[in-house]
Amino acid sequence: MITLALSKGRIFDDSLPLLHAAGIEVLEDPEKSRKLIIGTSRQGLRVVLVRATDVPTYVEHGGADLGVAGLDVLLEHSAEGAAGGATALYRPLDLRIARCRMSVAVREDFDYAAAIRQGSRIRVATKYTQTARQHFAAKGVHVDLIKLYGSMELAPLTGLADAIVDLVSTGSTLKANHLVEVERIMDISSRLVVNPAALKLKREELRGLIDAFEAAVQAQAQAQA
Ligand code: PRT
Ligand code: MG
Repeated sequence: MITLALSKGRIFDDSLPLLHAAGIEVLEDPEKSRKLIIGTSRQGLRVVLVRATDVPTYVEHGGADLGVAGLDVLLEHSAEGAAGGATALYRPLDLRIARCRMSVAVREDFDYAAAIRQGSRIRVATKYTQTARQHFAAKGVHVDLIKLYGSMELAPLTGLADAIVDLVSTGSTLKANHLVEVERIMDISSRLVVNPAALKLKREELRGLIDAFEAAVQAQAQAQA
């Protein structure tokens, strides 16, 4: 049995067309069913539904053989060294889905360039503390990081922070809250991650699945071009 970890919402929704292109149908709609383990049309393949941030943990510890996770989640996970340095995740493929960017944003009336020029310490609120720390350290900017778990946009509006590091896709959330993007840190997309031990033990099935994903990603890229 092969277990694929997905999270509900955009990762599940964007993975469906890739699975479909690989000839795999998921047998239940997670928005309608309360089941956390769902069968697929492929014999010996099941999907488990976990929180987006839990996907790397499931795959790393063998609760799933493979999974789909955002680069944002993977970078935070590996920087935290969650497995105590035990098994690294094998990352064979950029699925090019759930795409967005990680950016620095501030209030419209905050002069970010001046704050940086003056070398003053800025307060940055984010869910992505590891990635943010690395970004500002590389720029030589002094920051006090404030860890949040959601609604980052609120932080500059309430005076909790000068800036946020968050994911942006359409930009409408920032706009609605009178925030502006001042720096693009990196492009984000979702990646296929595989447990390295599983890859050895179930080599044939997993290799077949990874190859099918790869073909589906290429077909989707060609259709979009
Ligand atoms: O929501 P939950 O707390 O359960 O978990 P999650 O937020 O980790 O999961 P989910 O499903 O929201 O996101 C899963 C993955 O989708 C993330 O890890 C990213 O890799 C990817 N992704 C792609 C995004 C976005 N686009 C995105 N726009 N994740 C979040 N957003 C949020 C962003 O944080 C901001 O609040 O959407 C808002 C901005 O969107 P725009 O369109 O207004 O710019
Ligand atoms: Mg979310």
